[in-house]
Amino acid sequence: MKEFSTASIRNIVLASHSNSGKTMLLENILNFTGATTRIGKIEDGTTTSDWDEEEQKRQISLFSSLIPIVYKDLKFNFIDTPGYSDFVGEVVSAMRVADAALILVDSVAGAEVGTEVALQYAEKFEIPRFLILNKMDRDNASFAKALKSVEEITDARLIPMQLPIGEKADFKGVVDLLTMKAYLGDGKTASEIPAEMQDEVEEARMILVEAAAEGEDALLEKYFENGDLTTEEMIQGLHKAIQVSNIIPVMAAAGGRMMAIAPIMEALVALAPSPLERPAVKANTPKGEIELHYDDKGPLAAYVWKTTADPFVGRQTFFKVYSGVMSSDTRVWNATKGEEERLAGVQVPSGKDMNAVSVLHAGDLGAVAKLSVTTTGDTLTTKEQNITLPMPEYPTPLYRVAITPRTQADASKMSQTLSRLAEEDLTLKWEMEAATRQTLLFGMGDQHIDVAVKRAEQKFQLFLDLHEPKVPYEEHITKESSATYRHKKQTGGSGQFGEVALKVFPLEDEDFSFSNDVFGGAISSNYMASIEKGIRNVMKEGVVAGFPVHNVGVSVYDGKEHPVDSKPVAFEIAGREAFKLAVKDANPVLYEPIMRVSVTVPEPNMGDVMGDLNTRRGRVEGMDTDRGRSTINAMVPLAEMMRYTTTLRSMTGGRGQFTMEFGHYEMVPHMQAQEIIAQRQREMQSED
Ligand SMILES: Nc1nc2c(ncn2[C@@H]2O[C@H](COP(=O)(O)OP(=O)(O)OP(=O)(O)O)[C@@H](O)[C@H]2O)c(=O)[nH]1
Ligand SMILES: [Mg+2]
Repeated sequence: MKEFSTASIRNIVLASHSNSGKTMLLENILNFTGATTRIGKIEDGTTTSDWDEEEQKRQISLFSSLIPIVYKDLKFNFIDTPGYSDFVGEVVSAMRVADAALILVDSVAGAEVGTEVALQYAEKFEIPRFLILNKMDRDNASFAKALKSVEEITDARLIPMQLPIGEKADFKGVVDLLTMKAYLGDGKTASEIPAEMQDEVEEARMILVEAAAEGEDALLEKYFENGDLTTEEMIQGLHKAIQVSNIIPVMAAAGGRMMAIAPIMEALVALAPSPLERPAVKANTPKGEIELHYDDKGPLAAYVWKTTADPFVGRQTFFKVYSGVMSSDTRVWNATKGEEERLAGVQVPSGKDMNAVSVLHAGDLGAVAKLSVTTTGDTLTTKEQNITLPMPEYPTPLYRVAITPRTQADASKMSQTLSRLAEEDLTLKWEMEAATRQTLLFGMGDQHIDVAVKRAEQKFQLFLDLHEPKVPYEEHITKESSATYRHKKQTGGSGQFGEVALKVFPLEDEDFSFSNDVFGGAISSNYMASIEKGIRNVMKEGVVAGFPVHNVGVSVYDGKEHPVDSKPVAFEIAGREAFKLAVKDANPVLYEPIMRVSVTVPEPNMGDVMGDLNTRRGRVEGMDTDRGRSTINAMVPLAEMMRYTTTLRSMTGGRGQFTMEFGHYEMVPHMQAQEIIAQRQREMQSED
């Protein structure tokens, strides 16, 4: 691939609800521009973008793909993203480096949750947006209805820049309001506007002219004077307007049917900003904050927005050059990790293919293979400059499953593999939970977890079994109690003897205390360590329900020893058993983690969500409604929140979101506690 200067680069993310036709639009653009000779199909698993085996099997995109397309001497770095909400992490990463967003809407379905998410993220990352009302060829497709449905979910002003010629089976192409020409089929050649559309076109054009005039004061004046603008002036004005105001140009297409491809590309040529037109980027250095300007001559700073781990291909690191140039065969400094990396070859990826280049200019997107320490979110720079670029916030994964390795071989590589997967995907996390002795995998939803587990199998031959995660309950006592236990084994051989009398009592703020309160030397003090050890071991395993004991004080106040048969192990056993007896007698109860939950849903769903939280033993602590969205803050037991991701999605048609963090431990109500204990007893019986 030839070299492209900053001015000729356009970084454009494609985002939308799943199934709006992003992957197929790119497939058609690739073919239209001559980059491919055949148009792949989702159904055949032959598209350039969905090249991963799992994507082909599921027939949806799961990972972002970078697809550079050269058109009219410009290099369009398109990033196709998955629309399915479990994979929103990929959208965040792509938006972080894009300079414009192409948001697709299925003209039959109209605005969907994914449309809202895409619009919001683009707004958050402050990149100009374009809307394509796509699949105009489908039965029941309606440009007007789809447009209205999107207007209802955004404050932005949607301004048609193209109008469809016909709809559904009659969809023939579009009228472009900038050039005032009709473009039939793929739109390569222009024709006259159909006579019956004249009025409609005139009206729409005036709205577009007005929007364009808002881009520059000089244009606004001209517009007031003449009541019109030239095509060049409209382009100039819109180019600015989409960057400084909330104007979104709207197009119509059937991207997967090679309809209106040229008008889309022409609109992007005319309006999509090059990195040079984007605001300066703030970055950190040890000397303080600096601003970067997509300048080849500036200090080297490249942000890593994506990494893929593949044991065969090796690690691929995808970056955007924010300043300076990235050249092959150089050494760079990973400022985030504080380590040097050697860049063997800089590459331009296209789907799964990689093309070597010697240099990438400021603003461009590229990849490099086999870096050793670099992960997503890192900055590559020089040691002298030591620049770091900020990482975006990713949603916290809250859908949890417990995992176990299938075999010994799996066990030995589990932690390394999970770490690599979590490195690739910042919405995937894993941890060992000490309290339940389970390894937990956290993701955005069941599909996300499923894909991660498949990836572990296919790429790393790591086989995992999934289980329901356990709740990390705790056993506490509620009153003081005493018990004595004598451990005695004095038949034949060397005997064992130890007797311990102890008292247990609840502690408020301390987890455990142990004191030797024996008077008169009934037990010599050198056995105390063994007694404590015995007790600590039971505390880990639990007494009544198999959960660790917390907040207990122990006072050993009496006992007996034998001059010959007493030994440490005898006191360890006596201490352990005495503790068990005392705890059982001290009104033991279960404590459970209570989570601080914040649920945000469209206002009409609020009643249902509140009702549901009540059935989950939730305590609502406050609510608030702002611009049609209600936020409910509540304290809810973790035990009741295990599959909340799925429930909330179905209750709100995917429009609800929630956050959850640990609050405190609280006593489990008697009825639930009985169930948990009974369940645990059954488990222990089946384990025996
Ligand atoms: N009728 C019609 N169908 C289309 C068009 N574009 C895509 N499709 C079909 O719609 C389905 C989804 O298309 P994709 O390109 O995979 O959609 P996507 O937006 O990439 O979906 P995700 O990857 O899940 O986010 C496929 O079956 C396509 O063949 C179109 O212009 N017209
Ligand atoms: Mg796709």
